[in-house]
Amino acid sequence: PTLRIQGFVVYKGFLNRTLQEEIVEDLRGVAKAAPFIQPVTPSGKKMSVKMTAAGQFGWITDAQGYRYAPRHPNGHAWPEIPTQIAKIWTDVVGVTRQPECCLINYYAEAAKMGLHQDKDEADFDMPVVSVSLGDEALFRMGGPLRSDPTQSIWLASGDVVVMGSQSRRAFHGVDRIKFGTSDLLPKGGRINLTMRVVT
Ligand code: MD3
Ligand code: FE
Repeated sequence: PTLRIQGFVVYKGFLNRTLQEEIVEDLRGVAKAAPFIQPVTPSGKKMSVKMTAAGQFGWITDAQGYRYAPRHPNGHAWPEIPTQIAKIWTDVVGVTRQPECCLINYYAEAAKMGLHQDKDEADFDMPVVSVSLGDEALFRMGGPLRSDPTQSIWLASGDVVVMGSQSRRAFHGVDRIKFGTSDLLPKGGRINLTMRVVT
């Protein structure tokens, strides 16, 4: 079942439970090599979301600013994007370019992400693919202007969203998660993966 909302393509229930569990296991391996960090924005605010990444680049933010970086702040290269995760990209966008970054966001009970645009990538013709795991999240989607009207939808574990064409430049954010709505993650909360072409 595919939903199209303002250029966002939403695949509800794209990943079955077994695959979700295998991906969580893959992510444990990633987080061992590249531990989650709580990023600090250039203005000095701690983000409520914890982040890490896999692939040639990870997205980081600190006093220096926002950017894609070839290394975790610990100095090591990011681990490779696990095969089963990269396959989701191929399944939904086809075999154009492969993702160079899989950003991994962890939302504990009170975490959220303010309305923003993703514009640190070089080529906005390449889509972004999002994978939701764990607790449900209220995802807000707008348009290319901050002032554009927004629509919200609940994303559940196993849902995949493709942001291409017009929606690629859209403002978006996560208002809140509904803690305790999934038993996928042992401590609860939500993981969102976003695969991106960076260069
Ligand atoms: C629309 N993450 O990591 S995923 C992000 O659920 C981010 O963690 C949210 O926004 C999350 O930047 C939302 C959906 C998403 C991701 C990237 C986009 C929507 C997007 C890039 C362009 C347009
Ligand atoms: Fe984003």
